[in-house]
Amino acid sequence: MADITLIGVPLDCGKARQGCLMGPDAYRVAGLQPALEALGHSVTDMGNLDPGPDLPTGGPAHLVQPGAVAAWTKRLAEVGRGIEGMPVFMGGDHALALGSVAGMAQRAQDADRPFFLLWLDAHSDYHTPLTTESGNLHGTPVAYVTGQPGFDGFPEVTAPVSHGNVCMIGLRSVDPGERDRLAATDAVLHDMRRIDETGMAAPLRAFLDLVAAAENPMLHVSLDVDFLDPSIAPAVGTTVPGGATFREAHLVMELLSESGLVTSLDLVELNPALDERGRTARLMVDLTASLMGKRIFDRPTRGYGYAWRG
Ligand code: 6HN
Ligand code: MN
Ligand code: MN
Ligand code: MN
Repeated sequence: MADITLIGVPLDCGKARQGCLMGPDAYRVAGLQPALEALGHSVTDMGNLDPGPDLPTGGPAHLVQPGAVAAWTKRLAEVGRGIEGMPVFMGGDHALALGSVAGMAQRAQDADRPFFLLWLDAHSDYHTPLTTESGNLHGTPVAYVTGQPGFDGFPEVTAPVSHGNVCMIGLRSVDPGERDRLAATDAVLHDMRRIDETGMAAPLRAFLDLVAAAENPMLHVSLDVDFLDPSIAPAVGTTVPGGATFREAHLVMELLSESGLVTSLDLVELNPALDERGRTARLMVDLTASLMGKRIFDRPTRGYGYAWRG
């Protein structure tokens, strides 16, 4: 059983539209903690973090609140690096992943463990402050954590994530400014066209095999609400049609659970102001429960084992 810490991250500065600051409380109201405790885990809610004052940053004038994002990044990286057991970062928009992923990658480096990142998102979030057209820094975390240039005034990335250790599933909105740079890396990229052909299981299992082959790995999962189809998850500002179905998303979570490899999780981009009677928040809670062991019947584990590696 896992020792889980819920971390409230009311970060709403990664884009102009407000509402994600209510995300952590929406997860609490939807019963995230009892859902995980019912599975036998030990769960502590550390409450909501405060980023402190904005940091001085540079970069193009159209960036949205870069000083606030930089302050959150510093705070989250410190918290992530220091946490014991398995953190669940309850966002907050996806700009929180600059800090959560940087912190977990640093924790892996401190422990001399290889670090892997699974990005479940309609978007690749591979802009830099120099390429973003929208100026919204929630579109930049993967570029930041892999050590791309242009993040003036942000904390230095001291444990950059290798592109070859990154897998993205769910892609269907990649801007020209990020596409070519990303395609030139050895990140594993599964757009929805590919998922239509292969289904979710084969590409995910291939990535989990890669992770499992590493020595004592850490695996961070970043789950953006817009990974899901808008028909089942309307509470997000950046809906893109053609997302994961209810069953595809649950399969992903169940395969991750059976792998026993996941060591940290982001739940991001939930905007409760856009939800319909709390259904998206409840779905995200249900998916998290599946990731943490909720299942109908046990399945063979393909040799990964069930042990939590946090
Ligand atoms: N997300 N590529 C678009 C932009 O504004 O840069 C959308 C980013 C979406 C961010 O998925 O967290
Ligand atoms: Mn995202
Ligand atoms: Mn997205
Ligand atoms: Mn864009």
